[in-house]
Amino acid sequence: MRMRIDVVTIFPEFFGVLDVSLLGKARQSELVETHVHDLRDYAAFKADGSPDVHRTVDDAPFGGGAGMVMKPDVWGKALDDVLKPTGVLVIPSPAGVPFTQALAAELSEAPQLVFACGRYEGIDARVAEHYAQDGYRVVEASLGDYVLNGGEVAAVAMIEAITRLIPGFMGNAQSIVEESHADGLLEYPSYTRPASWRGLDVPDILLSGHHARIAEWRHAQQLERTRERRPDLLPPAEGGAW
Ligand code: JEB
Repeated sequence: MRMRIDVVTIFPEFFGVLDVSLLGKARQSELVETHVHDLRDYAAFKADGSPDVHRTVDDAPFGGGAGMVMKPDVWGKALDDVLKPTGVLVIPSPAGVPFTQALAAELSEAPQLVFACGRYEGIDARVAEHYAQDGYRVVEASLGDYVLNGGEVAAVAMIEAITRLIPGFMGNAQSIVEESHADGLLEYPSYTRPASWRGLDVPDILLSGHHARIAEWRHAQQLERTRERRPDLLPPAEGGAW
């Protein structure tokens, strides 16, 4: 079944990036269709029904504090229009659960994904609560432990990670299995011609033709790299944190 991805954002032009790169291929192959919606189109009227010439999407936070919060009534109109009964609502948020390869794999099986891209201090918390209460799967997910200005960059990264897992998307299923994080270790280093470049030689073992020894060497490289760069991924006996 073809996946449908909807994005709701105040920066629809930002998603021109979906037309290029890997996702462009997924769309050409008709495995994915994407639809980008301008949140301000749902802000033409105020709550009292009068026209809002400014198409306001934000307001001051209850309880005080810095910045502005995105209005739940505007988001409600947009999501009521876009979200289908089998859709999953994905809300990029610095306060979300980690966006992992496992979560990407789960989401790659959804018939529809709706990305709600916030700005300012984020979206009124009742929006996630409301759609969860209505029976939708709602996933508030964070790309990582650093601060972005809004959900758009995170949504693009999540969309790329998800769509490349759709069955039939990549030519070679093995290349997904062999990738970083599929076995919980970092990837081994890769090399191509020339065998010597600026005084740096490709490790001899890779030129040897001994496939079993090459596989062993690569696994050892994976462990060494993971211990050095991501010890949190290893059990304590291997020098990790668990
Ligand atoms: C996602 C967002 C903002 C506090 C600080 C900044 C909507 N890994 C991530 N970092 N930041 C975000 C993210 C993800 N996913 C992120 C959505 C929004 C940041 N902001 C700005 C809000 N609160 C607004």
